[in-house]
Amino acid sequence: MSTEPFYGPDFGRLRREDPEVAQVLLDELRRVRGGLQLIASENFTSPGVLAALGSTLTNKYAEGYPGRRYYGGCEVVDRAETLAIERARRLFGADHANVQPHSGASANLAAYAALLQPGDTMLAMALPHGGHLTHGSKVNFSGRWFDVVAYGVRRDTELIDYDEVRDLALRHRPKMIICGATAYPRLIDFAVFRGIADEVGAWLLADVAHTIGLMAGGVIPSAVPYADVVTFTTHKALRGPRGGGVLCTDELAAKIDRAVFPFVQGGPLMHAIAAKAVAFGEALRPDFAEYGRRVVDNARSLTEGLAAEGMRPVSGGTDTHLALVDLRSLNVTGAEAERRCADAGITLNRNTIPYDPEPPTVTSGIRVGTPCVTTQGLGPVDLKEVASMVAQAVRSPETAGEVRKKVAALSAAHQVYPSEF
Ligand code: DSN
Repeated sequence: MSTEPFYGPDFGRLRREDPEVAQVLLDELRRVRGGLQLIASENFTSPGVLAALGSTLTNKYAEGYPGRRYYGGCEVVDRAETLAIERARRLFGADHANVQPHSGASANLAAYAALLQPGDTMLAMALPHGGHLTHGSKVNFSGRWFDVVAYGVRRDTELIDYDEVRDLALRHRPKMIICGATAYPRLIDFAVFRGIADEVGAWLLADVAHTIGLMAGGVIPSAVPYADVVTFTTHKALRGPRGGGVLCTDELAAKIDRAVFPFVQGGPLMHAIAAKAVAFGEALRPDFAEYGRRVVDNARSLTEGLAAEGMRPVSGGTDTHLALVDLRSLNVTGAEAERRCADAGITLNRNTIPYDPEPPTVTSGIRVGTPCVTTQGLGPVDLKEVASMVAQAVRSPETAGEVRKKVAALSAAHQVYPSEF
């Protein structure tokens, strides 16, 4: 077996033929091997997922759906998409799955295209409170094409204000209500959202890009029984390739499929769809539920550790894979903390906190997540150590070199993509 690290079918050849790009791949592997990745939306895919991504399926045009394509020669790639669809339906207990969206943003665009007209009203969580760009931000198509009403979290509890959601829904009669977030550490009550949507006759869209991997293992309650449409990404806690997907009822299946193709997208990325099939297959195994439970246990341990270091978790803690930390008492901005942690080999992102006095480029907080470190094999005890490393990096930037050594030692003990791959 080759001793080369795993990047795809023939890294040695790439190194000979294009050493510049080969070096980028090597350097990125070294970067993740030498540090700790706490970006809540990232993960480390399996060798099987990487193999599908690096396969010849990238060559095939296959506009349409299995059995009804606009190109010849699709009989093989049809099998990949059918496997992905069937596995997604089984994994999430959904009537219908569309696995073609290139990203979560594309999945949302398709869901809006299927159910809304430009100018319609949508009610969604404000981005500064944890929502997403595609949920109606002014700098995104969604904010320009729709009449957006935003809800947020309460100032005192930092939890979604369901009374406000209901009041706004009754007042504005949105055609769609969106729940789901990118920086909300707590569980979302999909049943309450369903009740509000029914009261005002709105579609309910759950964008569970962040938490779908935890729903896959049954670690947290699923949105599928409650939402008309569920959009998701495949590359976060779910640990698949970069990409998106849509789940919906049989009633909406044709509308969603027509919205994804031909309305929003052209040819599907068949190598990515094959990789999604691999990831769904992995997530169907019992050990994936165990992984999801460990992700949450690790996030709790990290959050408790940070709180013990005087770094206040927004909403007091977490029920998921991520925490949002308010740094104001340390007098350090999110941007500065992100930079200090980077110097110490810890990758995380600055993040607005609810009612943040700082602009989004600066912020008063950081977001941390545990999908990557859990895949690497770290456990709750390690995460307590990670919390003190983060705290030292943020508080004492002059000791970055010392923290970097501790980070490298912990990472080396739980290596990402060990060389036998
Ligand atoms: N950029 C993703 C995240 O980090 O949450 C959302 O699109």
